[in-house]
Amino acid sequence: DLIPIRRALVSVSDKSDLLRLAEALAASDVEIVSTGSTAATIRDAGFSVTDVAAVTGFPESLGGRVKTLHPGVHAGLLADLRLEDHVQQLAELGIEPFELVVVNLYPFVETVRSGAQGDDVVEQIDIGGPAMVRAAAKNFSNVAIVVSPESYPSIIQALGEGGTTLTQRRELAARAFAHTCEYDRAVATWFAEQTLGGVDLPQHLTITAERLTTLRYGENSHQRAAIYSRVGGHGIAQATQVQGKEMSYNNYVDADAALRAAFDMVKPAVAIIKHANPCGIAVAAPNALDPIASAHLRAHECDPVSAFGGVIAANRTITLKMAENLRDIFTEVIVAPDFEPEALAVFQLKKNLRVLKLPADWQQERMDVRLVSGGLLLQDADRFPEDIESVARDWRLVSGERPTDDEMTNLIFAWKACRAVKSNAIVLAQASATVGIGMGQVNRVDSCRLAVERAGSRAAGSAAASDAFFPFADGPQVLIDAGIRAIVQPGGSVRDQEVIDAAQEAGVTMFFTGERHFFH
Ligand code: 93A
Repeated sequence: DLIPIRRALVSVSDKSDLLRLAEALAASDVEIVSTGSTAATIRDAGFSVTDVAAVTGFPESLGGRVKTLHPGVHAGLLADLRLEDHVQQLAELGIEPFELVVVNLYPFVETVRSGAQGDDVVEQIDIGGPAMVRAAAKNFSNVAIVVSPESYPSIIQALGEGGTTLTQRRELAARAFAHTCEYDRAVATWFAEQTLGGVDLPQHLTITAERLTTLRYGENSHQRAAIYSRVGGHGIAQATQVQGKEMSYNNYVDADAALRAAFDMVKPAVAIIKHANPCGIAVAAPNALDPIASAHLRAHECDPVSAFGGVIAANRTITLKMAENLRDIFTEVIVAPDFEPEALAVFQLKKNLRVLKLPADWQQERMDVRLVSGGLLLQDADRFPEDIESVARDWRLVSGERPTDDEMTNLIFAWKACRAVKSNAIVLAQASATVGIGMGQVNRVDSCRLAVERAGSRAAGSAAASDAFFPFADGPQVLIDAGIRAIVQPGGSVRDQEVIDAAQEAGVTMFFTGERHFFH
């Protein structure tokens, strides 16, 4: 089973440790056949190397697209020397076999990650490399295939021991196929994102992600966990941690929920999250001197008890003022597009506070994926139209008077905020700040009660949003009894008329949006 290495094909993009390997090959009198820059690197270091063009009798062409794609190479990779027939044909064709192939592929994933686009990415799709890797891996009975510098030491050792063993070659082949499979998956994902705009429902779905780091534990301490970065992702997984304790699994979940809430707002806005639900969302007060600090204080006032240990997202640079306001508020995580240096200096006094800066190209996801046992669900992300303010002018007024502009702005705010609250969701808002949130209840009337209870005296005169229609008039009645002046909801219940009647009787304004925003 021991196959001595006499001839090696070496073609690598990642040239780490290449010369250490070349040195060992040269010392064992192995003939090295190489492509363009790999050959140049080896030759420059003083080792002798055969250009692949000398083997194929065909120049490396088309800017490198055709280097090793040639029968002169591939017959040497695929010949099964256990077969008399193959040995004879190779001899007739004047082709020599390889016993070792060392290839690592064009850096496709790294290129995508660098922000490259279009043709620059396409050019990094390696064709010849995977062809060699797969050919050599298929022929593991005769050839050892190496796809990573990590395997060089075992090859160097094999050189000293007279060759590679069958077990070793089979393991290398397994690694090689896993490698080309992952590589193609990354290419497929990139293509899907480009050509389908991420909004199609493909027949086959592949999601490529790489582990960034393992986490201390998962949702609970007995669960293992890790955070993965999706190829081409621009979200919380790509955020940079500026300071603070290690991020936990729950921190990531909550930070993502906070972003969902804060970035639906156009004006400077802050969302505070606990257990994946908002306990406060607000935009800046009009004419605030420091808008983002104002948004934070207003979000905090919604429910200061729950905000303890919260996760905060802001949709603007965090200012010194906001940082100072946070000094005495125990906070787990704060995530924002940027931070004033003075704000970071204040945060440094709170060693445990995790501070995350979003990637410059942060964007809301266009698709939503959720694992279910044995499969997964894929849907368009639930997003508001860009021009929600003008869309809202067409909401159907089913009860009461048309609100003033300010009241309308507040209603739209409540409607948007509602999207970030787990269903059944009821949001009460005053002047574009939440004052009472009812979330996650299994019936809507309980969510209404919860929102009203949380709002206390602030319920009176506020506007309410409901993520889905009211199946009965009992929910709206709770809101009406608490003094809510306007309600926005999708409408569409068989009992809509009962709900409208209740609103009309109380002289409460009610809009139907025609669009639901469940969030589970
Ligand atoms: O452009 S390719 O798809 N066509 C080829 O024929 C080919 N042969 C090797 N890419 C090809 N390669 C890749 O070139 C290898 O996978 C390796 O990543 C790289 C090494 O080229 P160089 O030695 O010129 O740096």
